[in-house]
Amino acid sequence: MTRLMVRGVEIRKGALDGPAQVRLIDALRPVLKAAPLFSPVTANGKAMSVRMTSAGGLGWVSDKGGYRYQPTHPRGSAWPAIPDPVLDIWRDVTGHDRTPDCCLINYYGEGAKMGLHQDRDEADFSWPVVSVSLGDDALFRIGDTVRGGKTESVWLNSGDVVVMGGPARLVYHGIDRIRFGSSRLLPKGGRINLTLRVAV
Ligand code: MD3
Ligand code: FE
Repeated sequence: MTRLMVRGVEIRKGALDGPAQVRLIDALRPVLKAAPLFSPVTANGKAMSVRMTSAGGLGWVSDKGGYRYQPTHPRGSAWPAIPDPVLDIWRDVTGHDRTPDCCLINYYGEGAKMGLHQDRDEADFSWPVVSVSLGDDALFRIGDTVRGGKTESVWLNSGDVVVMGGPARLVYHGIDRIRFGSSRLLPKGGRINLTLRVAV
Protein backbone atom coordinates (compact mmCIF):
# COMPACT_ATOMS: atom_id res chain seq x y z
CA MET A 1 0.00 0.00 0.00
CA THR A 2 1.33 3.44 -0.88
CA ARG A 3 -0.03 6.65 0.60
CA LEU A 4 -0.50 9.62 -1.68
CA MET A 5 -1.48 13.06 -0.37
CA VAL A 6 -3.23 15.25 -2.94
CA ARG A 7 -4.46 18.64 -1.71
CA GLY A 8 -4.90 17.26 1.82
CA VAL A 9 -6.80 14.19 0.64
CA GLU A 10 -5.18 10.90 1.65
CA ILE A 11 -5.23 8.29 -1.10
CA ARG A 12 -4.29 4.77 -0.02
CA LYS A 13 -3.39 3.08 -3.29
CA GLY A 14 -3.96 -0.66 -3.22
CA ALA A 15 -5.32 -0.66 0.34
CA LEU A 16 -7.50 -3.70 -0.45
CA ASP A 17 -6.04 -6.74 -2.18
CA GLY A 18 -7.99 -8.83 -4.72
CA PRO A 19 -9.58 -11.23 -2.21
CA ALA A 20 -10.64 -8.33 0.04
CA GLN A 21 -12.29 -6.66 -2.98
CA VAL A 22 -14.15 -9.87 -3.83
CA ARG A 23 -15.32 -10.17 -0.19
CA LEU A 24 -16.72 -6.64 -0.39
CA ILE A 25 -18.58 -7.34 -3.63
CA ASP A 26 -20.01 -10.53 -2.11
CA ALA A 27 -21.14 -8.56 0.96
CA LEU A 28 -22.76 -5.91 -1.25
CA ARG A 29 -24.79 -8.36 -3.34
CA PRO A 30 -27.60 -8.82 -0.73
CA VAL A 31 -27.53 -5.08 0.01
CA LEU A 32 -28.17 -4.26 -3.66
CA LYS A 33 -30.93 -6.87 -3.76
CA ALA A 34 -32.68 -5.32 -0.73
CA ALA A 35 -32.03 -1.72 -1.84
CA PRO A 36 -31.80 -1.62 -5.64
CA LEU A 37 -29.81 1.10 -7.40
CA PHE A 38 -31.91 4.04 -8.57
CA SER A 39 -31.19 7.08 -10.75
CA PRO A 40 -31.37 10.18 -8.57
CA VAL A 41 -32.92 13.27 -10.10
CA THR A 42 -31.43 16.63 -9.20
CA ALA A 43 -33.59 19.49 -7.91
CA ASN A 44 -33.60 20.94 -11.45
CA GLY A 45 -35.11 17.73 -12.79
CA LYS A 46 -32.07 16.13 -14.49
CA ALA A 47 -31.26 12.45 -13.95
CA MET A 48 -27.76 11.89 -12.60
CA SER A 49 -25.64 9.52 -14.70
CA VAL A 50 -24.48 7.73 -11.53
CA ARG A 51 -26.94 5.24 -10.05
CA MET A 52 -27.10 5.06 -6.27
CA THR A 53 -28.39 3.35 -3.20
CA SER A 54 -27.38 3.29 0.46
CA ALA A 55 -26.85 1.10 3.49
CA GLY A 56 -27.03 2.17 7.12
CA GLY A 57 -29.44 4.15 9.26
CA LEU A 58 -29.61 6.97 6.72
CA GLY A 59 -29.29 7.07 2.96
CA TRP A 60 -28.69 9.96 0.62
CA VAL A 61 -31.45 10.69 -1.88
CA SER A 62 -32.11 13.40 -4.41
CA ASP A 63 -35.40 14.12 -6.14
CA LYS A 64 -37.58 17.08 -7.19
CA GLY A 65 -37.86 17.91 -3.50
CA GLY A 66 -34.09 18.38 -3.21
CA TYR A 67 -31.36 16.25 -1.69
CA ARG A 68 -31.18 14.97 1.87
CA TYR A 69 -30.42 12.05 4.13
CA GLN A 70 -33.48 9.95 4.94
CA PRO A 71 -34.11 6.64 6.75
CA THR A 72 -35.77 4.89 3.80
CA HIS A 73 -35.10 3.90 0.18
CA PRO A 74 -37.32 5.78 -2.34
CA ARG A 75 -39.43 2.59 -2.52
CA GLY A 76 -40.22 3.01 1.22
CA SER A 77 -38.17 0.27 2.90
CA ALA A 78 -35.50 0.83 5.56
CA TRP A 79 -31.96 0.72 4.17
CA PRO A 80 -30.09 -2.55 4.82
CA ALA A 81 -27.29 -2.58 7.39
CA ILE A 82 -23.76 -1.60 6.40
CA PRO A 83 -21.88 -4.90 5.90
CA ASP A 84 -19.21 -5.71 8.51
CA PRO A 85 -16.27 -5.80 6.05
CA VAL A 86 -17.17 -2.21 5.11
CA LEU A 87 -17.33 -1.11 8.77
CA ASP A 88 -13.94 -2.78 9.32
CA ILE A 89 -12.40 -0.43 6.70
CA TRP A 90 -13.93 2.63 8.42
CA ARG A 91 -12.52 1.59 11.83
CA ASP A 92 -9.19 0.70 10.32
CA VAL A 93 -8.59 4.00 8.50
CA THR A 94 -10.29 6.46 10.90
CA GLY A 95 -9.65 4.78 14.27
CA HIS A 96 -13.18 5.86 15.27
CA ASP A 97 -15.57 3.52 17.08
CA ARG A 98 -18.59 5.62 16.08
CA THR A 99 -20.32 3.77 13.23
CA PRO A 100 -21.02 5.84 10.11
CA ASP A 101 -24.70 6.62 9.51
CA CYS A 102 -24.49 6.17 5.78
CA CYS A 103 -22.72 3.99 3.27
CA LEU A 104 -23.60 5.58 -0.06
CA ILE A 105 -23.17 3.13 -2.93
CA ASN A 106 -22.50 4.84 -6.27
CA TYR A 107 -22.50 2.80 -9.48
CA TYR A 108 -20.79 4.22 -12.57
CA GLY A 109 -21.77 2.52 -15.82
CA GLU A 110 -20.26 3.40 -19.19
CA GLY A 111 -20.14 7.20 -19.56
CA ALA A 112 -21.21 8.01 -15.99
CA LYS A 113 -19.52 10.89 -14.21
CA MET A 114 -20.01 13.16 -11.22
CA GLY A 115 -19.53 16.91 -11.44
CA LEU A 116 -17.37 18.92 -9.06
CA HIS A 117 -19.17 19.44 -5.76
CA GLN A 118 -18.68 19.70 -2.02
CA ASP A 119 -20.18 17.24 0.44
CA ARG A 120 -22.00 19.48 2.85
CA ASP A 121 -25.25 17.74 3.69
CA GLU A 122 -23.74 16.41 6.92
CA ALA A 123 -24.21 18.10 10.31
CA ASP A 124 -20.60 17.94 11.52
CA PHE A 125 -17.70 18.36 9.08
CA SER A 126 -15.18 17.30 11.73
CA TRP A 127 -15.98 13.67 10.92
CA PRO A 128 -13.92 12.28 8.05
CA VAL A 129 -15.39 10.81 4.88
CA VAL A 130 -14.00 7.48 3.66
CA SER A 131 -14.35 6.25 0.09
CA VAL A 132 -13.65 2.79 -1.35
CA SER A 133 -13.19 2.26 -5.10
CA LEU A 134 -14.17 -1.09 -6.66
CA GLY A 135 -14.10 -2.09 -10.32
CA ASP A 136 -13.17 0.16 -13.22
CA ASP A 137 -10.58 2.94 -12.96
CA ALA A 138 -11.89 6.46 -12.37
CA LEU A 139 -10.37 9.87 -12.97
CA PHE A 140 -10.86 11.69 -9.66
CA ARG A 141 -10.57 15.48 -9.64
CA ILE A 142 -9.70 17.31 -6.42
CA GLY A 143 -10.00 21.08 -6.11
CA ASP A 144 -9.96 23.72 -3.45
CA THR A 145 -12.38 24.50 -0.63
CA VAL A 146 -13.71 27.34 -2.77
CA ARG A 147 -15.28 27.00 -6.21
CA GLY A 148 -13.08 27.96 -9.15
CA GLY A 149 -9.72 27.14 -7.56
CA LYS A 150 -7.01 24.99 -9.11
CA THR A 151 -7.70 21.27 -9.42
CA GLU A 152 -5.53 18.17 -9.62
CA SER A 153 -6.57 14.81 -11.04
CA VAL A 154 -5.60 11.33 -9.99
CA TRP A 155 -6.70 7.90 -11.20
CA LEU A 156 -8.46 5.76 -8.61
CA ASN A 157 -8.15 2.01 -9.11
CA SER A 158 -10.07 -0.90 -7.61
CA GLY A 159 -9.00 -1.39 -4.00
CA ASP A 160 -7.98 2.21 -3.38
CA VAL A 161 -9.29 3.85 -0.21
CA VAL A 162 -9.57 7.64 0.06
CA VAL A 163 -9.81 9.51 3.37
CA MET A 164 -11.01 13.11 3.53
CA GLY A 165 -10.49 14.67 6.92
CA GLY A 166 -9.51 17.97 8.46
CA PRO A 167 -9.45 20.91 6.03
CA ALA A 168 -9.73 18.52 3.06
CA ARG A 169 -13.20 17.51 4.20
CA LEU A 170 -14.71 20.44 2.29
CA VAL A 171 -12.70 20.37 -0.93
CA TYR A 172 -14.52 20.32 -4.27
CA HIS A 173 -14.23 16.91 -5.92
CA GLY A 174 -15.73 14.88 -8.72
CA ILE A 175 -15.30 11.99 -11.13
CA ASP A 176 -14.56 13.14 -14.70
CA ARG A 177 -14.72 9.74 -16.34
CA ILE A 178 -14.23 6.05 -15.89
CA ARG A 179 -12.26 3.62 -18.03
CA PHE A 180 -15.14 1.27 -18.69
CA GLY A 181 -14.02 -2.37 -18.77
CA SER A 182 -10.60 -1.73 -17.21
CA SER A 183 -11.22 -4.07 -14.28
CA ARG A 184 -12.62 -7.58 -14.15
CA LEU A 185 -13.94 -7.33 -10.59
CA LEU A 186 -17.51 -6.65 -11.76
CA PRO A 187 -18.59 -9.14 -14.44
CA LYS A 188 -20.68 -6.52 -16.26
CA GLY A 189 -18.07 -3.81 -15.87
CA GLY A 190 -18.42 -0.41 -14.28
CA ARG A 191 -17.32 1.07 -11.01
CA ILE A 192 -18.75 0.95 -7.50
CA ASN A 193 -17.74 3.62 -5.01
CA LEU A 194 -18.66 3.28 -1.35
CA THR A 195 -18.69 6.49 0.67
CA LEU A 196 -18.92 6.27 4.45
CA ARG A 197 -20.20 9.28 6.36
CA VAL A 198 -21.36 10.36 9.76
CA ALA A 199 -24.39 12.40 8.72
CA VAL A 200 -26.09 13.59 11.93
C1 MD3 B 1 -13.50 14.71 -0.93
N1 MD3 B 1 -18.34 10.31 -4.79
O1 MD3 B 1 -20.64 10.44 -3.39
S1 MD3 B 1 -15.56 9.49 -3.64
C2 MD3 B 1 -19.95 11.47 -3.44
O2 MD3 B 1 -16.14 8.29 -6.55
C3 MD3 B 1 -18.71 11.45 -4.23
O3 MD3 B 1 -18.27 8.22 -6.30
C4 MD3 B 1 -17.21 10.18 -5.66
O4 MD3 B 1 -18.08 12.45 -4.35
C5 MD3 B 1 -17.20 8.80 -6.20
O5 MD3 B 1 -20.24 12.52 -2.85
C6 MD3 B 1 -15.93 10.53 -5.01
C7 MD3 B 1 -14.29 10.39 -2.94
C8 MD3 B 1 -14.77 11.49 -2.07
C9 MD3 B 1 -15.91 11.38 -1.34
C10 MD3 B 1 -16.26 12.38 -0.45
C11 MD3 B 1 -15.47 13.49 -0.31
C12 MD3 B 1 -13.99 12.60 -1.97
C13 MD3 B 1 -14.32 13.60 -1.08
C14 MD3 B 1 -15.76 14.49 0.63
C15 MD3 B 1 -14.92 15.55 0.80
C16 MD3 B 1 -13.82 15.68 0.00
FE1 FE C 1 -18.80 13.93 -2.93
